[in-house]
Amino acid sequence: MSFKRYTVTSALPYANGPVHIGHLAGVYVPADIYVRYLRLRGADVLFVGGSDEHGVPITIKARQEGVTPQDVVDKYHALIRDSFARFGISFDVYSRTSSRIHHQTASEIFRTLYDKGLFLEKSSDQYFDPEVGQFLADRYITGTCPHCGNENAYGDQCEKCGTSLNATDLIQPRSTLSGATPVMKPTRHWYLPLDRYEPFLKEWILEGHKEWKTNVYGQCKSWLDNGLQPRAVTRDLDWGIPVPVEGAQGKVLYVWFDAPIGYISNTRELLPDTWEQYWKDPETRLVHFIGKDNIVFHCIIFPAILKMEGSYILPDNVPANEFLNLEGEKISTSRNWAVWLHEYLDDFPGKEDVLRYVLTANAPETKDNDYTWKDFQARNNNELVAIYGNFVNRAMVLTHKFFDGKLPSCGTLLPEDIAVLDELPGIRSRVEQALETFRFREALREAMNMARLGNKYLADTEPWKKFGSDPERVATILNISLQIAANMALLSEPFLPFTARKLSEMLRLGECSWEAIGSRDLLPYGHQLGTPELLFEKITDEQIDVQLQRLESIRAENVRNTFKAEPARPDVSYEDFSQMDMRVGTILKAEKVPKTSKLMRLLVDTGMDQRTIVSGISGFFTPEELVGRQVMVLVNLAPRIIKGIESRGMVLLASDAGGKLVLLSPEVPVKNGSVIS
Ligand code: B3M
Ligand code: ZN
Repeated sequence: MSFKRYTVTSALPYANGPVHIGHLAGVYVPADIYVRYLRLRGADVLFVGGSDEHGVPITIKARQEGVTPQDVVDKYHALIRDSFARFGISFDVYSRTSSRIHHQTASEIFRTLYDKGLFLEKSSDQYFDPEVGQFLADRYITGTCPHCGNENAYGDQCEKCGTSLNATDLIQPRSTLSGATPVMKPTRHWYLPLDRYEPFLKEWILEGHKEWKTNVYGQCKSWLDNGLQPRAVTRDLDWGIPVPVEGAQGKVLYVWFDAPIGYISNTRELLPDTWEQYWKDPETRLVHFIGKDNIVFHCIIFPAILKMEGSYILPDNVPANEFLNLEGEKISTSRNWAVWLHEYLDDFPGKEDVLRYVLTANAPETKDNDYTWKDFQARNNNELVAIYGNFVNRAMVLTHKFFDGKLPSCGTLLPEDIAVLDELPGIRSRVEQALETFRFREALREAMNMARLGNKYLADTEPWKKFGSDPERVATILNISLQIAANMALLSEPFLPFTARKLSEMLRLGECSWEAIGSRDLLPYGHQLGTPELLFEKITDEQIDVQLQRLESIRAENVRNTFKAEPARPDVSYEDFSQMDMRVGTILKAEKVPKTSKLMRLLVDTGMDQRTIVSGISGFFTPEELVGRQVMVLVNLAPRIIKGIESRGMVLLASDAGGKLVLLSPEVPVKNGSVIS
């Protein structure tokens, strides 16, 4: 806490889709915890956010939807901004990179570097669509992947085999704008001479910032060890900030050149007179919260730009997180595999803090982590409800019952009371230490320990049993419990701001500083408490099932979209086909074949006989689901011995796109033995 001022930024989400839990866990929740904490400590802190509104993906989305790029970013900027606000992400400013002030700021910085003669100018050959008369971004070119033969690979990546490509690697390239075959044409661009700044960056990061998180430091080191190359910071595109140089028509700044400058522009927009303090005073601590895929841009490229410009401070820390997966699969906007913030807020009104809690408790701080709805439910029910909420509620309700909701007096302390009260200051300092070193999971765990402590104290002292015999003792226990609850209200604010406010109001706790945490007399004797209200409520299996079913149907849809049927087999003659005797039968009995995982022993009524058929369908059906079902049976398949059982015939099944087996049944019940032809 030795900085005069803090500028805290969080990555600017692309305004081409809504925000999901991966963004929240990786960037926005930790950033918000950090700035809320700093504010409570009385620090001068500015929390900057905004939407990233440039780049090729936005132009592609606009084309797909038949609207302009501006329409796309207007829609998503508003959606993202509003859902962050509803979720309690406490930005001081949330603006956007299509703003005038941003265009101006980014152009100025480009121009400064240009006037200093720092850019390299180079011509290179690039694909050009002769029909549309436009150079093509890699994403605008498709063709055959040289690695796997996928005919619809993109110029930057083949989504089938995952290889990253250059557009020139594609076999038979086509422009997605017109379908034309692109031609090579020379084009001129401006390059950032990163190679010349390598010694500076090595010294600054590898020597000067050994305290950075190991995942961040490691990624920087590997980039620097591999050697930096000049990097183009302009593109041939009609969406973005025009390159502010004579003769650069049709060219814009590369989105990763302008986006981080958005942090500066947004500060300028909020504080037109004093913004420079937050960006140029060496006593300001600049911290960037980002996801791991943004590390090189924030630790190497943006600092190099700021260094070249010359008047800016550089980030003091970049606490990047790893990724969050969802139910075991990578979150994907294009595959709709995500929990979207705006949908969560609609589905779980008033439960902002539950998601904040779960995402922090399970944050991907050091490695990728998995979000599951079962874990969400368990953490809510077993931690927030059973510990935090239960403790506060019992203390409140008992005080209302025995003392009319007025804080009872604290009498003689017993060793068990002293032990509990002595824990409080230590918890605060451990939370502080963890927060200041960006270990948010640990900080939350420590903060939760205060609730655990209180809950255990009440369970051990059992005041509800003692009022008749020892009201003074009960007074002391409840006084201490409510002091702990008041401490929790203060300590929870960075993590659970909605709950902290509710708890504060319930306790009628006045203004208190963070430094008061640890105190045993936050509430005075005789203080009137508010009405007890539940802070958390149980989340039911039904609520979780709704979410799981939603994901299940998305998974099924994705499988259908990627399913490719196998090519047909060679022709068979009619005579061959007519050799097969297929009939409708009814399953009379079904039992698993012991010591096998897949096999089921079926007794089937074929209309001609009752026979045993062994079928590999265990795992897809339970015996109860099978008995009574009509199915199609190939009855003249030669008998086979399977696991010592003679199987006579075969039950016909389809396997769906996901590999799941499905029974084939007649549309309406028919007589067993009916011929299928
Ligand atoms: N829009 C990428 C992303 O959303 C990019 C971040 C910009 S931060 C200046 O992951
Ligand atoms: Zn491929």
